[in-house]
Amino acid sequence: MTAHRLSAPLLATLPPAAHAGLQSALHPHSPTASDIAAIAGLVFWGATVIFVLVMALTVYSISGSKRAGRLLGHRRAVLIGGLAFPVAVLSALLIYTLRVAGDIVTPAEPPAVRVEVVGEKFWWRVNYLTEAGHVDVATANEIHLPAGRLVEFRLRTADVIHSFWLPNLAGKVDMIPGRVTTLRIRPDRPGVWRGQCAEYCGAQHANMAFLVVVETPEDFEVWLAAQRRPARPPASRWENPR
Ligand SMILES: [Cu+2]
Repeated sequence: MTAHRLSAPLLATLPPAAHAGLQSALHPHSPTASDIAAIAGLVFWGATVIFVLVMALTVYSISGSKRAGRLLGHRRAVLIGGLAFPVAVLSALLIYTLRVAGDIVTPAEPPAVRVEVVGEKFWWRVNYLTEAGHVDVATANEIHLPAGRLVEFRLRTADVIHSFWLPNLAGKVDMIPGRVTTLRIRPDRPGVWRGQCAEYCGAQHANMAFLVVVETPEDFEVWLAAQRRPARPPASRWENPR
């Protein structure tokens, strides 16, 4: 079953405006995604200011003004503009990024829900784990999460390298053969978001997508309980099981 078949009925329930930010790092809906968006915004606007400044100085330097030649050709201007300024800006950015990234990787509290996601060519196996680490419920290509609760993903691959990318809720995390990587996120409100494999893994890589349905904790518990029940057998052999 492809994610397209799964996503069609879910997308139909959304108003058209909601589709705009369905898969977008610019519409963060978790503290982790907000931190990443803040870093991206800082880098973008900082780079814009520096680019405009450098272009203005370039125009000034080629304007033919003798004063510009004296000012910009001076040894002190080269040391400040070419060495001290980049070192100060990049060091500040590095410290800020490491501090924010540290908060993303190591939240203090234990997770409320543990979900194992296994990347397989070309779909996503989703196992909800018990506290002991056993599989409680298994689904595919669609992940349900409770809003406001800390969720721990255990990410691994069954074959080649895939990358779990859910831009509205977190940054991309590679799934490396032989390794289990953890990712913790706390979705801030109910909604539906789209994720995608972000590492080329074969011919159907582009179709390797999934949906994340964030619900209220009460609705999530109802959904989880329903998943635990055995599937209803079709009433006749002509009935579509979906
Ligand atoms: Cu892929």
